[in-house]
Amino acid sequence: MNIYERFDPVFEAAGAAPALLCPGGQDWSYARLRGAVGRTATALTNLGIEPGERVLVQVEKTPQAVALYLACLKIGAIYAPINTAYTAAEVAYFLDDAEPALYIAAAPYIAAATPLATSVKTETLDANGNGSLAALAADATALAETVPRADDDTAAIVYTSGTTGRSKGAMLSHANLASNAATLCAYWGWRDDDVLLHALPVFHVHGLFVALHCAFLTGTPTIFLPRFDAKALLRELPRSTVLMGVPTFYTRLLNESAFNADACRNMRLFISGSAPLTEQTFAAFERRTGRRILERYGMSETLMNTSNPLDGERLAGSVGFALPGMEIRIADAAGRTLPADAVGGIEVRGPNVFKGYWGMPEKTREEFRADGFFMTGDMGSMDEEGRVRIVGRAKDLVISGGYNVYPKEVETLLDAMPGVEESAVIGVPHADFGEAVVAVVVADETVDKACVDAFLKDKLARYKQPKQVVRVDGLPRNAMGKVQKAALRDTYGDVFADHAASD
Ligand code: MCA
Ligand code: AMP
Repeated sequence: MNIYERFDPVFEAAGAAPALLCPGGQDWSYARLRGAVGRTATALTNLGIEPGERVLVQVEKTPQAVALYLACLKIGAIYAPINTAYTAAEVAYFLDDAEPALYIAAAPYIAAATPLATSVKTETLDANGNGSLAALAADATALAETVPRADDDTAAIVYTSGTTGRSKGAMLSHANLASNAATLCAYWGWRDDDVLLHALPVFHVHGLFVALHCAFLTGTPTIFLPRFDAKALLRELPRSTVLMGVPTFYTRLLNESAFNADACRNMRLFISGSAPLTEQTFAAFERRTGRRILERYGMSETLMNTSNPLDGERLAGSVGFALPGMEIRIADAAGRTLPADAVGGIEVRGPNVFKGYWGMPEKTREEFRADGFFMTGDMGSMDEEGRVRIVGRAKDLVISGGYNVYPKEVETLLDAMPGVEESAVIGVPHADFGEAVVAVVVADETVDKACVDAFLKDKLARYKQPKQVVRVDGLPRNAMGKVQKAALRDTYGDVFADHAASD
């Protein structure tokens, strides 16, 4: 079934009730959202978009962007959102890979990216929700019917960087999205009087699916902030009940002296994910507010896998139990289940696990076991009770403020930079972003942070660029000639030590 068929009756019944509360702007009721979805669906259909075709979307966070997402579902198109921080060079890759029937972005993005991919059809949608697509939708009659889709049909392609430096598009089906949304609503006890405080971007699984789908399945309101801003969150907390965020949200809130138990008086749930929540932040949050953050664990490929309990004990350092319907095992390299508390690869199987990587059947096969378990690339353990802990990553990945950065992608560019002989990119502890990107380079003395910044400016999204550049005479290697990143992380682990964490 098309997942939009689950939302539509909820939206219709909710009618004039608020869907998206937009501080400083106009609020959207569910009726308004439903109307915009229908009109945008007609506009897309008039542009010739067929079921199964990709719509590549790189737009700011606005209610119109949400309507566009839902309209793509409604017409059976495949929604492929990408980060607004990507440079034209990065977008060219997605245009080539996704082969979209339509690329929707603000005019400057289109002007920059399309000379690199001349044949793609484009429409604009700007930071205020205006643009050519909005104009087409404004004049349209709302499409009544939702295009039928089978459970296994792809609803969205979410790009996630690859260890080879090439992004892979994870194909999520209508059933993947629907089952995870229903599971999370039930597990987190979503209530009719819940108000979701939303400050995440809507081009990733966390902000788009995990957060919004809980509200959409229940017809409850979302306070829709354009981005994270600690002061704005403080203003909105008294009328909110649930916040979903990356750990940086919580460390930044703790930096605000006005953030205390009273500010959270109406909140029932603080949820964290996308990156490890440190035991220090968990404890500092509890001391300050009397609340325990509920940590959960997921991936673009699998949606949510585990969660700490709503009612039982939430433990620091644990991502909780397998969600209902999910199977999790800790396995050795051959896929054999390890005993309780042993550390191994985290493998998952269940209705939320994706279909495969777009256009990469070989890569898909490599990451699944014959019995259907998906190898996450995360390392962890599970205790007798079934609580999962993540202890590290087998994949070479840095998670900075909840955004993934694959070192290989940065290294490939740095290695091609004049003056650089070779490079190793690592993640180093950072009080604000959890981890931050550091480049260790074997290079001549002309190479410093400023010239790395200048070289990467048009090639790489800013958040992927190194926040420190260290010049060395040689990189440590093991007997096989492989760079020893763990040794580099030990040596340079304190380069951000002056960004002290606050309590
Ligand atoms: C911004 N900058 C960053 C990051 N964000 N650098 C490293 N890591 C980051 N995450 C840089 C900018 O380029 C800029 O650099 C400077 O920091 C300030 O930028 P600004 O836009 O003001 O930053 P911000 O608005 O304060 O953003 C920080 C943030 C944001 C709120 C932590 O990154 C964020 O919303 N992160 C959430 C990402 C997320 O949703 N992840 C979920 C994906 P300069 O000043 O040098 O120019 S994972 C997922 O979906 C899975 C399934 C899951 O489990 O949830
Ligand atoms: P992405 O593919 O961008 O969705 O990122 C998924 C990765 O984020 C996972 O494979 C984990 O490495 C990491 N991740 C998500 N949630 C958590 C968490 N609660 N604790 C530690 N790592 C997490």
